[in-house]
Amino acid sequence: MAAAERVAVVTGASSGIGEATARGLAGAGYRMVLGARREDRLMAVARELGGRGLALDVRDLTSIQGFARAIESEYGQVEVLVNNAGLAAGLQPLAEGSDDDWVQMMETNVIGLLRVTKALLPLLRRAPRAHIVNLGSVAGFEVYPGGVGYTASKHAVRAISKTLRLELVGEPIRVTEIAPGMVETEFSLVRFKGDRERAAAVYQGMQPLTGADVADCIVWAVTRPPHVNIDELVVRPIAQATTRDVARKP
Ligand code: NDP
Ligand code: 8X3
Repeated sequence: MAAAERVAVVTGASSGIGEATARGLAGAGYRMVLGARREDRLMAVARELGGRGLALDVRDLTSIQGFARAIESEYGQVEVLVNNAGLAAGLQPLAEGSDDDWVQMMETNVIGLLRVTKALLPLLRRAPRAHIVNLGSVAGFEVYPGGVGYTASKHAVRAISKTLRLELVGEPIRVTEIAPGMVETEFSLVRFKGDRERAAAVYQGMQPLTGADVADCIVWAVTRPPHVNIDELVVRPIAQATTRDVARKP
C-alpha cells in the first residue's frame, strides 16, 4: 500500500496534543482523518494537512457511528487510531465534586474511547497492520487530591489499553498508551472552565511539555518496526517528579 493511502485517525484534533499529533503523523506520510466538535478549527487543521475533518462528539454514539461510516465509505480501512479526545473538569475534593463534571469526564475519556475503538476496530482489522494509541496520563499511574474523577478516568484508560493488548494478541494490531505529565494546551483552561489566570498558574515558574513534545512520542511509537510494541510511555517535563512534586522558579 502506498504511504499516501495509509490512514491515521486522531480524535480531539482541534487543539493541543491531538492537533500536534495530526501534524506529526501527516509529516510521517499518513493521510489524516481528524475528529472533534469545534468544526471551524478542525477543518482548518485538516485543510492545512490535506486531510479530512469530520465532526465528532465522542459522548454521542450516533456521532461516533456516523464518523466510522464516513471513514469506511471513504477509505475502507484505518492503520492508526489515536484516541486523544479527552478532558479534565474541575479540581474539587470528592465531597464537593460536581456530578456533571464526573459524567462528562467518564463519558468522554472512558465511554467515548471504548465506543470509538469498537466502531473503528473492523476498519483497523482490514489494514495489513494497525496501531491503537490511547492518551492516558500520569493521572492513570498516580492520584492527587481534587483529581478523583479525572484520575479514575485515566486509570480506566490504562485498564482498557491493557485489556485490548490481551484481546488482540496474535493480530497485527499494536496497542500503546502514552501517559504525559504537564502539557501546556487548552487542558487547564477547560479544567477551570475558562478561568485564564487559574489555568496559567498551573505552569507558572516551570517549563511544561508542549503538544508537539507528546506528538513526537506518539509518532516515534507508531513508526517503530511492526514487531515492536511500545506498551506504555510516561513522559513528563524535567521539572515534574510526580503530579504533586513540581519544581518552580520564583
Ligand atoms: P485540549 O483541551 O487542548 O484538547 C482536547 C481535545 O479533545 C480537543 O481537540 C477537544 O476538541 C477534544 N474533545 C473534548 N471533548 C470531546 C468530545 N466530546 N468529542 C470529541 N472531541 C472532544 O487538551 P490536550 O491536548 O492537553 O488533551 C488531549 C488529551 O491528552 C486528553 O485525553 C487529556 O486527558 C490528555 N492529557 C493531557 C495532559 C495535559 O497536561 N495537557 C496530560 C496528560 C494527558 P473539541 O472541544 O473541538 O471537541
Ligand atoms: C494531565 C496531567 O497532572 O493534570 O493529565 O492530571 S494532571
